[in-house]
Amino acid sequence: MPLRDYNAAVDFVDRNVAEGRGDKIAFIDPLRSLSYGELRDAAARVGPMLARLGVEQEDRIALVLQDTVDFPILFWGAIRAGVVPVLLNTRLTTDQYRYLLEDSRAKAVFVSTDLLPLIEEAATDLSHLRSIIAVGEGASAAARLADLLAAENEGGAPARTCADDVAYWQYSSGTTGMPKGVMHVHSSPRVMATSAGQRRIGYRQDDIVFSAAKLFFAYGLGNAMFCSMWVGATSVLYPERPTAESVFDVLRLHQPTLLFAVPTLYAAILADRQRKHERLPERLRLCVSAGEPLPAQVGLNWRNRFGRDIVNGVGSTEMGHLFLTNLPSAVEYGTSGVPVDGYRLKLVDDQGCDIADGEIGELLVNGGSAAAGYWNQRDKSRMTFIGEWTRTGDKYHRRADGVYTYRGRSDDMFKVSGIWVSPFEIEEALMRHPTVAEAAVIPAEDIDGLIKPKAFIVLASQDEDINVLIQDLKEHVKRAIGPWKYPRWIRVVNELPKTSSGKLQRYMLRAMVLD
Ligand code: 3SK
Repeated sequence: MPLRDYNAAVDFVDRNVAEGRGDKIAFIDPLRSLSYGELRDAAARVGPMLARLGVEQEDRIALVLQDTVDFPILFWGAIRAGVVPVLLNTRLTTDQYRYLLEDSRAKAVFVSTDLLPLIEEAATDLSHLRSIIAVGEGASAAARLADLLAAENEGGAPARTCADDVAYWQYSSGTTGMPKGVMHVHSSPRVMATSAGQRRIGYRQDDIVFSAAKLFFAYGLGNAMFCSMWVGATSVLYPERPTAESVFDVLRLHQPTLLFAVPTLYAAILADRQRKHERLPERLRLCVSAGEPLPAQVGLNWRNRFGRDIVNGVGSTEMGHLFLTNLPSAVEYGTSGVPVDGYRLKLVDDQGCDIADGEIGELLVNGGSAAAGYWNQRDKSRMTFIGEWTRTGDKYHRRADGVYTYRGRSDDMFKVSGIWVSPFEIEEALMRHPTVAEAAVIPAEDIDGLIKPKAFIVLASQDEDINVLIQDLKEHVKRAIGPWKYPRWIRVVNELPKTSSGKLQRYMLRAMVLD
């Protein structure tokens, strides 16, 4: 039955208490833990606190927060009050924060103390912003979350929202252009949690979840907030940037049962020689990867090293969470798996017509967690949200048995000698060579003005002369995927340019080629 009067915070927070999990730990960070009952009580005080700051239902507040227990308190507290939290990446520049605070017209910003100076600078003279509130220890700021919440003796009633009311925003980082505010409605999180969480990943109440992907990122929010809270599980929050070392610290200390990370982190763990004797906890039953395509070799190396598979999944900020993944029981590296129950997928050609199995086309998704649109970007909304379908901008191939395989971004494909080439295919081939940790391929012009692939690589190790190695790599790609596809130029770099959520910024590589 369609939901009408519905407040997501009541469903995700209060329901856990009503069902007897008030004393169960919902979140643990390095300093504190928070039970479902404590979360409910704290979140209920957020509404009255916001009202005192002049923030009303349907206003927006920006959250620039590291992953600690204050994140769920503010996130659910705002949603409960009908106020819209706008989740901002914690690794941006002053100018980027200024743009986002201006674009979202947030009335207040809640910021982790280590980021306070940056936000104070970004917020100078912003007309909509009334308050900056420091979150966490050690701030000498005028307003601190802990003091404001302590001053509220009573919780407020949940706002009377409906299922289609906007609940929260995230910004889609995009690989080009300015970020777009993606507006999600109250009814979406339960679709994500029941479909990807319960049915596909198999979240259980006794799970301990560790998502190295942060809560401001749609992937992290789905993993460690929506899917885990839906079943009354426990999420471990880690405020710092995760490294191979800190992931093993968390694994040892909390013995999670579900681990979520991006491929770059799985690869970094595999490459870290100092941790070559580490084991995964017995209780860890599933490792999941999303955010960027998982190179098959990383999955195979993980399986060989740890005896466990990585489930490769695909989601988007626009759809909120995962809609396509490998089945945990039938991982097939190099593929993205099959649609999550509750989502329909289709592949279309440049004219928007359905294509047959075996051909390559753009992936469109249909599901109940699609965003309501982009904030104040009508043209871009109309290009992306087409009736009940959401365009992904990704190219896929579907086999006759329904399994999808990533074939690059729509705009990343290029022709070599008249044949379409996916940079992703060349990158995969390069990464199958033991000396290559990461690779990115773009089109570049040769002296004849003809387009040929150019590769940027990060080395895992280098034991031979660089010129010999480069020749070796070219031969390796020719052998692996076809002679016309080999990169004519290979440049060794220390790191590849990526967005703060880990997506490769190919346009920056293209700019480097023009230098
Ligand atoms: O980028 C992804 O693959 C992703 C996965 C899950 C949720 C959100 C996103 C952006």
